[in-house]
Amino acid sequence: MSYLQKTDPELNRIIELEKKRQRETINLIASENYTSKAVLEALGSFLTDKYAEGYPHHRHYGGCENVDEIETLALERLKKLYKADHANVQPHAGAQANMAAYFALLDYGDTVMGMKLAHGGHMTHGDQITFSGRSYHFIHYGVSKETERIDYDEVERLALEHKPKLIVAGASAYPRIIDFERFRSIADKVGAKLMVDMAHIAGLIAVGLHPTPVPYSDVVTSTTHKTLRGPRSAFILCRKELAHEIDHGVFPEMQGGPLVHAIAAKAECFYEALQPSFYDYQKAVLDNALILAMELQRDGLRLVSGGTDNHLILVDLTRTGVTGMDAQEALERVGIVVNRNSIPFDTQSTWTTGGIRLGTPAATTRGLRQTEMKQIAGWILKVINHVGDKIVETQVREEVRHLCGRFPVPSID
Ligand code: DSN
Repeated sequence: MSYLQKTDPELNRIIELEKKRQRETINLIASENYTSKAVLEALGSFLTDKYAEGYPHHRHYGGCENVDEIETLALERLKKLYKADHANVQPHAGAQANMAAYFALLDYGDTVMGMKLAHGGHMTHGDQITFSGRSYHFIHYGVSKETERIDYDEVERLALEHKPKLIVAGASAYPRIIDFERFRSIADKVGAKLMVDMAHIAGLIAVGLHPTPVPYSDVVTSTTHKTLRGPRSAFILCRKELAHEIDHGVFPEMQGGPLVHAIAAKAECFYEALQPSFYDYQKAVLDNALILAMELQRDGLRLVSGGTDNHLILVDLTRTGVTGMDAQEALERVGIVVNRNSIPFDTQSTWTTGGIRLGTPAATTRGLRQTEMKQIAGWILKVINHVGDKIVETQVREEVRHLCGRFPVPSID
């Protein structure tokens, strides 16, 4: 019997329901994954009880000698993983990492360039609904209508016109390789700094299956829970000349005490990412995304940019007459969990959306490979072509449940 079951059956009941949901559904949310039991052990530990404002060997609290070692271990492993000069493992999450980087590099009101949210960028890259859009003067670039890939000529034209202090590269719904070298050369032409938010592709970069932004960037931010498969958290890398500004931007400017349990879980995540088997995992993530994309396309779905180079696929549902919202809900009814997503030049609202985003990191961790990807593509097509058909949905739900039963969830089972 678990402690929670004894002390708080009400909360325990809900957690058990979530456990069942995770077991019985296929997770195709591109930004999610399943951590290892070792990561969970560190994350769910008494380390959460320790205050450690400051940095290793320079804290505002006593009793930090072990925490110092944990944070130093995380920093050393992270620098080795990405061949970076300097690292900071304290940001609680991706938005906080980006906020700290902006604090380090910018003054309020400065001009910055970032990718449009509607074309695959991230909210914290200058969208008005976040602090970033309200605090800085963001100019947005996007993808070209013809290729649906980043229009680097437009990025250059906008940079020459607006002379930003910072250019932000990186995306949360962009299925293609990003040319960081080109971004660097554009930044150099206008004397801007370059920041890359590699949150989605951090795992692929760690093993060399996506070009690294590190040599080309002044600052790199990332979450740790997507392709990198660690705890829900974040980090920042930077050139050594910016080390002081970045550390100060994180603490004390952006946040107070670090989450020591999360830093320990990140240390374990970086250890796992340094092992040779992590390459095999990332390769399988890419192979799975490719086969899923090919199958969906072969059977008539249009994919934004015509396919994928990474772990995610953006499906344009316009021709099907089904909205992103309809598709997400229908797929959820059969146990396939995805998120609706705007597509570039979308005619639907950002709430309804004209597309869905699919990703393979979690399903790959669970052990699903090409045979299962083909099955999943078939189910997705069937459900989208028969939205609301109870007979079809019941049949697919049963098949999905059967498949899930064969693949335990590593962090649960
Ligand atoms: N919200 C995340 C995603 O789903 O891509 C990005 O931070």
